[in-house]
Amino acid sequence: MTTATKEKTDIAVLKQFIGGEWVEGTGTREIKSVNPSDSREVVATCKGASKEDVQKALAAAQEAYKGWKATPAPARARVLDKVVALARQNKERLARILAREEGKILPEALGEMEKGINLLEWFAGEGLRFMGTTAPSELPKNLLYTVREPLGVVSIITPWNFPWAIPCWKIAPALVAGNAVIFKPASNTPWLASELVKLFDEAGLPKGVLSFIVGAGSEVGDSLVEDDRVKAVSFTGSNQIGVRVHTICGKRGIPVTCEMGGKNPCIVWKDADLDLALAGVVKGAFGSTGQRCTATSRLILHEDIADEFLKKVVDAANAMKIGPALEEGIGLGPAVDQGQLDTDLDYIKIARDEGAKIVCGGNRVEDGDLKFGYFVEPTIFDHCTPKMKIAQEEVFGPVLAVFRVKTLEQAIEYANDTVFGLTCAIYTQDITTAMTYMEESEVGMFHINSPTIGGEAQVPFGGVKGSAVGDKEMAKEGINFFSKSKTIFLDFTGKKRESNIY
Ligand code: UN1
Repeated sequence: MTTATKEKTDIAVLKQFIGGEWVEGTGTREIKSVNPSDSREVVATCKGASKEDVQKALAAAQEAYKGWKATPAPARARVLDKVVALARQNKERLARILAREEGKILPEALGEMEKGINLLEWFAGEGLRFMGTTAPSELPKNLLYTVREPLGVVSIITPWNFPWAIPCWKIAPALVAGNAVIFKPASNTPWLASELVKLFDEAGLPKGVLSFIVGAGSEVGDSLVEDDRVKAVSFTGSNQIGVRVHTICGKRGIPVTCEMGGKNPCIVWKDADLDLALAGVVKGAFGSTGQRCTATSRLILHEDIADEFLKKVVDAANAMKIGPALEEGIGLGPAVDQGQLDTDLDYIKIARDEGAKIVCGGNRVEDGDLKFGYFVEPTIFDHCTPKMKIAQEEVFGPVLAVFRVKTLEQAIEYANDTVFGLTCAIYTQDITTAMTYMEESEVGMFHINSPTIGGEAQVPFGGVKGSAVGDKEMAKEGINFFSKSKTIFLDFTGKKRESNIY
């Protein structure tokens, strides 16, 4: 193991943040955050929260909400401005925590930091634009307008794969809109999440407006969704839990948004710039070790270029340097934990058994100290068919299924043949080919000559079909989810109306 990975071995001891105080959890679970590049290294520990801790956080949030709602939106946004400044000052340090705790290679960890900062900036700006509309009334001397108002206490439940950017894009709009937030990160990446909360505290967010609860989902998760005081839930994670969260919120009649899985296709057409496509496919499929809901997991090739292009992808995959997230020159980091590694290897076996042809990778990497991490080779299966499990189910690892097609109709049919609908891409030089697919695609986000991954603060992020329920995130949609409009009818005639028709 290199010195870079062993650079810092202090174990962070984390606490819950309840009512503006850092306190020890009183739950039964001892949370341990482990370095996925070397599981011998525990990076953080935390005594998990109990149901009572959640009750305290909810009570504090309910109380703090009143003052926060009454704080003008531009003033609320100014707290975010300070968080942006603090995040910039701490960017390197936080990126290293991200790499140690989640296993994201350092250049990608820095990219995630930047993305979170962009989102904080965007939503800080939204504080100055937290506005309604005015409309002409049917009646004389009547002012008809709307204002936006917060919802109350909201729960934010986030996954491990973007432990900085996803909390930023949910917490920032929730706070700017004037809500009080209970934030529960995934229990395998609580350290970076607690660092984000510290920045909000340092930036002067009033006590109780943001609480941080780390604990077993089974112990604390339900109260965050079921308690009467919770007025909306924003969740990103697995389909299984997302559907459950959605069902509970549906029964309670509260707004809910769930970002879930993907099985994102990338079509490379016969007229594509193959080098451009190569870079996009490698980044989309193997970037972040395939652990993003927007990852490219299906590659649909026009048969004329299939052999030539696939060879390029296989060569690039084989050339990727696999190793610890903090080591220089690494192209592919580890899976996040043993469970994810096992899932990756299970799907590789399933695909082999289904008759897909493995053309690269397929194994765990266990050379030297790498055996202490959760490394798996970038893996590609050729000659997949649409009904195979490898073509239908989300792996969340560096595993790519390849299909060969003759016509654009067939490519589009394959691309849409999934329960998911998050994102997709096409590489082509022909605008008609690209836009034909764009019109037919069943996705929330469509990329032309760029990889399936990514998003920008100023445009909506999210999927259709099984990839999402509820509103999209980021952009105006992000802040609209966390607020509701009130319509005001102001009659200033000062006398009885002549007509009663309205
Ligand atoms: C990205 O591709 O940059 O969980 C973001 C996920 C998504 C975020 C992806 N919600 O992977």
